[in-house]
Amino acid sequence: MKETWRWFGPADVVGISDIEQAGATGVVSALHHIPNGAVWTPDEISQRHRQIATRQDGSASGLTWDVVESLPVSEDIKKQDGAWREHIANYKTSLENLAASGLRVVCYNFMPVLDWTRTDLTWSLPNRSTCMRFDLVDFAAFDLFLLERPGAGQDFDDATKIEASQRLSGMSAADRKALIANVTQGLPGANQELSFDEFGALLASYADIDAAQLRSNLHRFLEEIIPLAESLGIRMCCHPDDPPFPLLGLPRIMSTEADYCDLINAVDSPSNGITLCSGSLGVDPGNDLPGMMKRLGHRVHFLHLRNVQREEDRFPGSFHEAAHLEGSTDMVALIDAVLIEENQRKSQGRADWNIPMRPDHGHQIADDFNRAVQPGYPLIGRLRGLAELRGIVAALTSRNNTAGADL
Ligand code: DNO
Repeated sequence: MKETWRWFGPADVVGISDIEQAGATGVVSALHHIPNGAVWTPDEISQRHRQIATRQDGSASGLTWDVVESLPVSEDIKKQDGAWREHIANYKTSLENLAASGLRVVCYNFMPVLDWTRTDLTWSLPNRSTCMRFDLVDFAAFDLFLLERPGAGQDFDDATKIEASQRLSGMSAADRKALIANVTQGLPGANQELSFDEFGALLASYADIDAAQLRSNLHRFLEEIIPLAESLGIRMCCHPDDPPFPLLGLPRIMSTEADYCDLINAVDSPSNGITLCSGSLGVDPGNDLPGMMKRLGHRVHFLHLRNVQREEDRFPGSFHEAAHLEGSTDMVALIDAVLIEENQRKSQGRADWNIPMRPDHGHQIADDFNRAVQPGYPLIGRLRGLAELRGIVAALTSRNNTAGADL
């Protein structure tokens, strides 16, 4: 695995030297300041390459921009509405410009309106570190009583509705405001901060789009984009829904292994691939992450390694982001499956055997509390995650080499 690190650009409180010192060798980045649907120009792209290649003191960093996360798919493309044809043409131009600059891995997602959703961005763990959490009851309180979304009542069972109403009555005005901000704010990776009204309007604009329609729109997007990506040598990789179940009445179509099979079968090309995000997919107990890596690994172009702790037996339910080696996903088994896939690629002579991986999210720990970190993206917490994952890779690689020598 190639160890990479997500960097949000010059405004990121984590600097280029921090990334080098964490031991990562590649950078995952995006041009967040460019509006969704617009072209990423060669000038903007080369500026980001230069920023990554240069430390704060002006010396050369030795880091490279390896993965684009994300080249956003506009809401118009997802809905096949408004300026969607122009946005597809712009998307293609951006891919050409990215390929010309040497980039070969491009992540995107097809989640309507929201990217990732949590109800608490700084939930305290027993050791006083913080993590992000999704509480189904809080979320229901938001949906039913704060947003007052038409139809929300049909999406929760009676027990959840009663609990949500009790929870709401215990919330102060400040708690309610914080919950609204947590669910609706433009989270890292998104470049839009939505007001409550705009948010409601965006939800309503999906009223006529069900899962089948969204899937058909995704297929159309793939038919347009993948042949070009293949000719440019770009590996597209679709990020899963986070969390992997429908929210706010919006359809979700990238939540399960069956969804990924549908994706890769829609347009059969090595350029039509997967971002395997163990944290997003791991919320659904039906998703067997090591098994998915074994079965779909040939199309996995990018890995997000993190863990979640499912808090209850029912699905969908509440969960929080666990430390990388704790939680509901067997990270050792997943990494083992990745190493097997990489060896297969090597034996097949595939140039892309070294799959880029980033430690996804991290707890806020130690000195992280002294920096205004992006939720989920603190320096020390991610460094801890990366170090733990690196240890697993080293141990498994050593074991595999020893086993090989014994044969
Ligand atoms: C959150 C990330 C997402 C991801 C996009 C990819 O931390 O996993 O924001 O970058 O969904 O398109």
